Amino acid sequence: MDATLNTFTELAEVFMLGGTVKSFELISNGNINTTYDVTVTADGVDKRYVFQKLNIFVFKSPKKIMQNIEKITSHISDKLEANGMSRDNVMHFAHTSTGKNYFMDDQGFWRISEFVPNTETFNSCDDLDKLRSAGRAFGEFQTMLSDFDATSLYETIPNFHNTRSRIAVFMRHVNEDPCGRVDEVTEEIEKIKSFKAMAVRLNELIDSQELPLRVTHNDTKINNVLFDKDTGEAKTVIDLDTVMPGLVAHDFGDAVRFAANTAAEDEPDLSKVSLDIDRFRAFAEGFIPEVASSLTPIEIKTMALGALTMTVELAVRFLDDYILGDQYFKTLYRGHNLVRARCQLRLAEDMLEHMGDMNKIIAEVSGVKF
Ligand code: GN1
Ligand code: MG
Repeated sequence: MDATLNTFTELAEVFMLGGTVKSFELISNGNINTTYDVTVTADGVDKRYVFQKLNIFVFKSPKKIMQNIEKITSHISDKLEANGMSRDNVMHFAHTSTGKNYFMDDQGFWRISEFVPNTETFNSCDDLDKLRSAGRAFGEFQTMLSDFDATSLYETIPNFHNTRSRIAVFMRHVNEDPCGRVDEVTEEIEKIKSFKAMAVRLNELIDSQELPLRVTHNDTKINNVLFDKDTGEAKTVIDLDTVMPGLVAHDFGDAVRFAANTAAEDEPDLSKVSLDIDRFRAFAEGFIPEVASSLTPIEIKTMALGALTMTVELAVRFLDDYILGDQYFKTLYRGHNLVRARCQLRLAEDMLEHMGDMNKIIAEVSGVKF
């Protein structure tokens, strides 16, 4: 059932927001959760909130996610305060009268965060200064969590960026072919097979303990950064649902996959899809200096591989969902996941051609010799 003004009025009461709900608007960003921009008026003053209904098909233990978020935001907020910075640069969640940062009933699982004033998001961005700033924000996020106890975090989606396991599960679904769609996508399956050896390389480096796991964001799309409307600087990193142990190369790579694509993630015209090396450089110039001093050389040397890996992984995830009948990602039309997968495969091909260029830039920006 769609949410109505009544839904939001009841939620505003549960979360003790005070005032009356004046208006609400669906925010169409995001392929998983459903998000609303809600204005509440109290004593004649309007205040905006983000109401979010979690997708409990994807997030099987939403309460544990909210516990993670509580721990992560207070860790960051304490650090900001200790460094004399504003706590506004981290998300604030509303609590119910019983002290919970969520509310669950038969309609769903809800949470509310304060709308960070005077900020905006972008689904694509060709402004190199903004990309550099987003790189700094994700890098800083990584650094803020460098001393966070990873064992205190619940793994919200097991094997989330385990590319090897993603490919294995995908191949099983190809064999099962539950919706009879495999015949349509044999070319894409072959491409995925041809990328496999490279895409599982990071797994091998984890197995051999050459790459350390850290607490990472794991969903570093540029639309998960709030930019200050006045200064244009990245202000806050949002969407903390998948903060879990992972590789720095995953965060770097996923950001590049999304932000350095000359086209949208679901562009059907593949001639428009390619790696924009200037955008790549800008993001790297922001991200790498923030994290470099705490990383090992091999973590830096595998960042470009991270971009290729994440792009192949998303191709696998989108195609897997297509084969399973589109259950996981929101789709706007039949074949949307297939279009997304094809776009990611084209981007991965272009990245493969530009591995040398990407590595050269990373070496230059980090000062690490390859
Ligand atoms: C999903 O919900 P959103 O749009 O932030 C997905 C990411 C994918 C992304 C692709 C929990 O993120 O892993 O990279 O779509 N999140 C989850 O657009 O699966
Ligand atoms: Mg997300």
